Parts: sequence; C-alpha cells; structure tokens
Amino acid sequence: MPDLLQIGGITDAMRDRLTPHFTIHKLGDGDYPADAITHIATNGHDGVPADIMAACTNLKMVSGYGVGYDAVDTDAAVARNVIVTHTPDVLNAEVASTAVMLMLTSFRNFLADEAHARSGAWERDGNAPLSRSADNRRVGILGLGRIGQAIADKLAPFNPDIHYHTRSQKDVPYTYHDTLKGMAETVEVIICITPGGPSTNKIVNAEVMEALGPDGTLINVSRGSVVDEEAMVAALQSGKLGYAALDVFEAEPKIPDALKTMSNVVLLPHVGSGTHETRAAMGDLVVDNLIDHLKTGKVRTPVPECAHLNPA
Ligand code: A2R
Repeated sequence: MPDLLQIGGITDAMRDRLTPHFTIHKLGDGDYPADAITHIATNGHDGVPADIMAACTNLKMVSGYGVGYDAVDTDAAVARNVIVTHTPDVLNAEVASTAVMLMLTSFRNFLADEAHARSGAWERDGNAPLSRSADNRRVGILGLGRIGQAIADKLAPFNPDIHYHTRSQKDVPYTYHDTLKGMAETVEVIICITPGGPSTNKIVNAEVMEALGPDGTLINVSRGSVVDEEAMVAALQSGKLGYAALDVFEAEPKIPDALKTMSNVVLLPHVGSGTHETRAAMGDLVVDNLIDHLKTGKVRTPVPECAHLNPA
C-alpha cells in the first residue's frame, strides 16, 4: 500500500476510510519513511513545512483540510508536479453563520447581556444597557468569493447595504470599492474573508482601521495575517476603532492579552467551520481527494495554482 504522511489530527471516520488504501505514518510518532511517502494529509494551520516537502522526494499529492492553504508552498509543489487539494464550498454556510453571529454578538452586546442575566446583576442593578441594532447597516465585505457571497446572502434578512472590496470587480448587485481604505471610509462594518498569504498580509492596517473609525466594527473570519494585529490593539485601545469581533489571530492559539480584557471585543478560538456536520464534510472531501488520486490520478478540488496538474 502507498505511504501517507499525516500532519496534525484526523478524525476516526477519516482514518477508517483511509486505512484500507494507505499505510498511515503520523508526523511526530517516531520515524517515517520519507522517500516512500507519496501522499500527505494535512490541515490549514500546519500545512507542509518546507523540510518535510523536501524530504518526501516521491511526493505526488497533498490533501488539505480547510479552504485556506496559505501554509502550503504551492510554488514548491507545482515545481515538483505535486498536486495540492483543499476543501472549498462545503464550509461556506458554516463560516458565513460564524461571521453573522459575530456581527450580531458585537452589535447587540450579547456577551455582556448574558453575563448580566447570569450574574444576578439584572435583579441587583436593573436592566442591562441598550445595544446597537444589527439591522440596516452598511456592511463592507473584504473578499467576495464563495464564503463572502454566503455571508452577504445570510445577512440579507438584516437588510444591509452591502459593499465589497476585491482585486477585480464582480457581477453582483453590491457597491464595489477599488480600494480597501475607500470602503472603510464608507461602511460601518468590515467583514474580512479573503485568503491569507503574501497578497493579503496586514492589508487591514492602521489607516484602514482609522477610516472605519470610532463607531466602526472589524470582523475577521479569514486569517489572522490579514489584519495588523498590533495596530488593531492600539486602535481599539485609543478608540480610533470602535469594536472588533474575531475568530482568527496572527499567532494562533495565542491571543494578545490586551484583547482579552476589552469589553468592545468578541473573541472566538477559530471555530468558523467548527461543527460536527461541516467538519465531517470537510474530512470526507480530504479523503475523497486522496482516494480518487490513488485510483484515477484525478482529484476533486485542486487549489487553483495546481488545477493544471489535474487530468481533464
Ligand atoms: O481579488 P479577487 O477578485 O481575486 O477576489 C478574491 C478576494 N481576494 C482579495 N481581495 C482583496 N485583496 C486581495 N489581495 C485579495 N486576494 C483575494 O478574496 C475573492 O473574492 C476572495 C476569495 O474567494 P474564494 O477564493 O472563493 O475563497 P473562499 O472559499 O471564499 O475562502 C476565503 C478564505 C479562505 O482562503 C480561508 O483563508 C478563509 O476564507 O477561511
């Protein structure tokens, strides 16, 4: 059987489907036969470290769990005809739900309200303070792709005025901004849902956050690297940026301590796609790609950079 290197965890369901087809070597569980490895299963966080990619001289395919693949060097993979796959689409609805819930939680101040109810403060001190309505807002989506569109769709009942910034204008009924700063000056909320990697590194910088302003809300469900985290902490502390609701961070699982004490911030531990149902669908697609590659040489969901390596 071909040898598969497992980087990070896999579910029992994934292992059950893989074991009839592959000999699985888990990275970190002793030596693995680097020369024999033809397939790697990994995730968006761990990717494939450069030394492992180099050591696996017979590598043919990398199957990634998650839609983001910024932790895999696709140039190095393509140079060696290694096809890389990811798990797009199956998580669109879940990540969109996370983005919408972050927006609702931030605007309606539900975490403080919940604490007010739970702590007995309602009986002791009276009603909780009023919050901001999440309805009728000008919402800017940074990255209007598969998930960005799902977020726009899921927000529709809240009657938003949707704006977006991408590198190229899309055929959609929303207001396009060719600069992120221009969008930040116009909207009340920015929801980040671009890929990570060099082209989006810290594009939400101090200037953009100041343009969003003291009443503005920054929501990030993409990658921590998209936002200049240090500048965000400073902008929230000084009041130049009003609010933040974050599922992702620069150095996960580390979250800057300063954020943990701020009442104008909502923090989640990167759970955008983290439900049993969606993670099972992602796991199935990881395995489908691996088994299809083994049987037919063709994969279901190559990353765009590797699409030309997939047989027609
Ligand atoms: O710029 P375009 O026309 O390529 O539009 C893409 C946009 N995008 C960017 N927008 C502004 N500046 C950039 N440097 C930039 N790079 C890409 O992000 C497109 O509208 C969107 C990405 O859409 P999809 O490729 O369909 O990705 P999907 O499935 O929505 O997932 C987005 C990301 C993942 O890569 C994970 O990092 C994260 O969500 O969970």
